[in-house]
Amino acid sequence: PAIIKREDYTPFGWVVPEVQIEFELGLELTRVVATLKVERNTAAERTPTIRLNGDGLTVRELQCDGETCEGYMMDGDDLVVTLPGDNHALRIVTEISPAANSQLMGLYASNGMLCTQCEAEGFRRITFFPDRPDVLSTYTVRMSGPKAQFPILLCNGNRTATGEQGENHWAEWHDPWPKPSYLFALVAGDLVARSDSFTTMNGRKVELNVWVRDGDLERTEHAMESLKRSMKWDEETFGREYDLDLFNIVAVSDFNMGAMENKGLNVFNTKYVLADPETATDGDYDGIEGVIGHEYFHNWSGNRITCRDWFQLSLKEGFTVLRDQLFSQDMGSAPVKRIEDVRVLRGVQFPEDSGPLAHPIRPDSYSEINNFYTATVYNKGAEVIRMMRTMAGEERFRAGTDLYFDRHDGEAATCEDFVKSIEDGAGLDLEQFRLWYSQAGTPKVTAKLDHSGETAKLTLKQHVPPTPGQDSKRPMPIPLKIALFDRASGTHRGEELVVLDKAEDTFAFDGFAEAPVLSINRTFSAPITIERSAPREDLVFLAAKDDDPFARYEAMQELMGGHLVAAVSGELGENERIAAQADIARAMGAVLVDESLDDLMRGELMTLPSQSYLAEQMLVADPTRIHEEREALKAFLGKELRDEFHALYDRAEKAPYSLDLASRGARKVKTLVLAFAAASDPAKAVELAAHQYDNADNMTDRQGALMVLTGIDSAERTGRLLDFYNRYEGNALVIDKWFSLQASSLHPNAIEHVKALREHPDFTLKNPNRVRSLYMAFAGTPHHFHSPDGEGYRMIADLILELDPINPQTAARFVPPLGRWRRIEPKRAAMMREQLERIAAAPKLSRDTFEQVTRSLG
Ligand code: DPP
Ligand code: ZN
Repeated sequence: PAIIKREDYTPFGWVVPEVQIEFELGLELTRVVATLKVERNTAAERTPTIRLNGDGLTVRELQCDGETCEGYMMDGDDLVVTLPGDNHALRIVTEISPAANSQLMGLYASNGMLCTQCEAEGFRRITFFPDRPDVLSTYTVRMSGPKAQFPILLCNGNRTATGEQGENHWAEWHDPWPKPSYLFALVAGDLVARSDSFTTMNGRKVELNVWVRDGDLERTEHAMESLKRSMKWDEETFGREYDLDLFNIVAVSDFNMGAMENKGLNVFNTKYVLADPETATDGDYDGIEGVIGHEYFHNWSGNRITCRDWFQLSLKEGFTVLRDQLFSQDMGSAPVKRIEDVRVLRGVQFPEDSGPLAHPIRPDSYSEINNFYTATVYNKGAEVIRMMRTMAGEERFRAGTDLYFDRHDGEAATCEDFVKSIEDGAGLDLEQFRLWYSQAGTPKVTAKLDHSGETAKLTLKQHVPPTPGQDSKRPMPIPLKIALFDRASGTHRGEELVVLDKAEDTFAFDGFAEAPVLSINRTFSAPITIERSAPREDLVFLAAKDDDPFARYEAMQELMGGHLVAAVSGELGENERIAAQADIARAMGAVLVDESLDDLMRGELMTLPSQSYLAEQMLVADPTRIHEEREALKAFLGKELRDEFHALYDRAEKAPYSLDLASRGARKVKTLVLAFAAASDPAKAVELAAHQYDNADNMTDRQGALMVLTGIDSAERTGRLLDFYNRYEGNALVIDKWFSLQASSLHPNAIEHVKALREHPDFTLKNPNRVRSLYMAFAGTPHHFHSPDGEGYRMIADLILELDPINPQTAARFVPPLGRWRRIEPKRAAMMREQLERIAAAPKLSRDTFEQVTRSLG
């Protein structure tokens, strides 16, 4: 397959100011008549032809300026038409079969309704078109179909006319805002709406609808409230006002992604719309609020200003992730949200950045763009912009984003345009900072604090590791928030921002009669790893006293992680183990009883470093040993702090259900206590968990209890799993949880369970949520995926081969776990490679899977 390179960008030879499309809708057959007004792009080289992208389409009819056109040829899937003049109208007829579209790209059928997904290159599966984000057009759409089957007809923009014709009805929609084809959307089906309105900062009333299937309406309140909060927040925080009279959200159960920001018609995975206390966890509520915000915020950062080409994806995604993170911080607990975001970054993006698929947030080449919707482009992209914000301060950063929105409104822009706007608007010099856009890899910073006389000297060194295609790196500017604590008083004199922009630098701080304790990368001000080789007593100190919640969490993580890495390496003597465990227990004990902490934050401090984050800290990891040591520490703490854990549980159990932060915190610590009990006293854990399950009045408690029970062989396990299934049979999102819990459990036979669940009547490869609920949960659970006999690798490879012909985009997402082989001990590494080679040898692979497998084999 062809490699597309960022440096090869050229503007398109034509502009397409207006598009008119007629859809005659049917599940089996939909006829599409598109009329494109095309004009020569005076800013581009003159060409005798226009290339219209297609994917699996055939031309039924083609007219140019009202006459049948013969002057065209097919080039692969694309249609190339010869155009003699400077202005033409092209009329193109295509026919597509939504019911046969299992890729869920383009126009497809889901549960009897029709919907679209066009980002990145799905529009070319509907009609022939210059399917690239720098071609902006206004769209007028007429859709018609059987009224009984599709009573609701939705498209982008505003509805301008409707009518009936026998059994059929039709609607016309017009979107006044020029947009690229990837933002096109159409929905037709039997839907009901929760309706509301929002009055904008300039007093315009906007009609809001959340469309779902009949029966789901009661579960849309949180989505609607989240939407209204997003609209208000974007006005207050970024000065962005909504720009149409109507905003529609539609929930769809078959969806490759989380959601899609189509102009005025966001299409969502049901997972990010439907919630009530009985069926959704606190985490689900947060996910909905975050994704609703994310898609809404795209209206400015993505739609009003879009991307020039797909290499610029982080322009809209990195910025919009930052915006949704800041929104969620403001809506809930800011420190806990920050910790959660860092956990995702370190659990998903760091491994990507240190593996064969590493790429800069602005990639240089790709074969299949779907493979670049990554944690790097999204989450590291957000961190990079967050660093600009940290260096500029909130106010100047806002001046920078204001300038960006002013300067580039209505354009298809580049990452460079964004950086330049922040540079000019915020008054920052970002010349060297641009390296964050071009260099891949997670920088490693070593920090050493020396003390002599009255001076503390901080020496910082950075190293950016080599990544595929980038052997040597230049030093990057790394903004680090630091504080120096006085040991005796437990306080510091103020936070400082130091920017390390060389390979090595030293910063001196005067007035310290005694050696202070270093708190560094506070709030996780830079997306890097720090090696500070702090003595354990300093970490215990920070875990108890640091006033930056992230740094306090980090001290706990380092305290536990440092011990676990040493224990796994086998270098730990018995006395050292005892001493380390005692320090951890002391720190954890203090956390359990600290009255200044809220329970949400307490829960963060109680959380052990994940297996994948621990593996990331080792050059070559042995997943079995990591799991054993991690469970051993849990068991030790569970025994050592038994009374404190139970006292905490008893207190938390008394909190009545509500969505406020205290009540959520209580639920979080309860399930954490159960998990410690499961490791130290399984019989007691079963008793407590069964009790929690039986008395639960909400999904968070019920799922937490079932999670613990699923890991422990017992009659309670069998009974509650059965109860859960029976209770929620037919509710797809909850049945997804049932699959996930079993696939990610601590139960030693989980592999067998997954194999059995694969044969369950509710399992299907056609629904991405269901596939992910079983197999992503499994692949993300190292102690099962890395089963020593290689069975986990075989199962994932089998899945990829089976899913690839059905849904390549989702299939390719399962390749990265196998691609980690270089960082796994040699015996397993060989088996992982073997499975990658087996996939690579398959006769017909999609471009998606082929690219990921070849890159992973390296
Ligand atoms: N729907 C995806 C997102 O919002 C792609 N744009 O991130
Ligand atoms: Zn997005």
